Amino acid sequence: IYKWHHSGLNRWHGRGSTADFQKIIQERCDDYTQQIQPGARSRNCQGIKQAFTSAFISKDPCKATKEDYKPLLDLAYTTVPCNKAVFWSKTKELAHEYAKRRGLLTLEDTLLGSLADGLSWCGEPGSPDLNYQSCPDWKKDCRTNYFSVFWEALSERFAENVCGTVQVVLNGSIENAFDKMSIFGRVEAPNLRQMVTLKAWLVHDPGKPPSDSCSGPSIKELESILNQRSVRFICRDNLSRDQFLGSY
Ligand code: C8R
Repeated sequence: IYKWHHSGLNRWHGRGSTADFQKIIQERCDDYTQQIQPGARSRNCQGIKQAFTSAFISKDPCKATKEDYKPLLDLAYTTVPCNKAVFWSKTKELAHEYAKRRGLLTLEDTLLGSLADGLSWCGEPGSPDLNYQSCPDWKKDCRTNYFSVFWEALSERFAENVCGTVQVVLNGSIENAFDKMSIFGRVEAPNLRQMVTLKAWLVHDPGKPPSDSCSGPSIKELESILNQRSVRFICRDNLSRDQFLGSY
């Protein structure tokens, strides 16, 4: 029991790797390159799957670094046209709906974001297999797990590469619409380039009053991060879901 508990596949507190992880990556990659970007230069999906899995296979699942994902990002990162990028924090579904209606692009609309969205993965030191039983949980096990570090590395690359006016959809029904500990707060906002304009939308849940606004302390904190980087900032608050999705 002791040995099973302390060195077994079940020792982590997070969801295990998604069944058929490698097959799903390959299929999503084939679909993306054929359907979503027809005519774009064909991508080597087998190579991309290989680069993704070798980033974490047989490694300590708590010792992920951004460098582990550099080969994958260098191989498969795709840029988004100027004025098209949409960021989000605690508003995933709404931001995706907004982007879809307006022809804008979230990170999940790029190749690497679409490959990983909704999946879970980790390896096991000395094993060629994924751990399908459990993976480290950000809070209970370790922050430097391969799942979290992937989203941080990819989000950083995304933020560094956006241009023009970009948008962020924030949740106006929570106390701090801007959360400096979120990926948007600690990775994306601080990596926007000079000359970018960020337009923030604070959208609150239907039937509830807003809990944060453009003049509240959390948005002031976002503004100060952007000011230091000479990123221009526009903010609109007090929007219901319908107003936001319908507005121009
Ligand atoms: N981004 C980050 N995390 C993402 C993601 C993504 O595109 N896609 C998924 N599935 N995830 P949150 P946040 C997973 O607090 O931290 C980019 C990760 O497990 O609601 O501010 C995207 O460009 C991650 O921990 O948002 C967006 O702008 C949670 O979902 C921000 O970063 C996200 O939890 C969103 O990250």
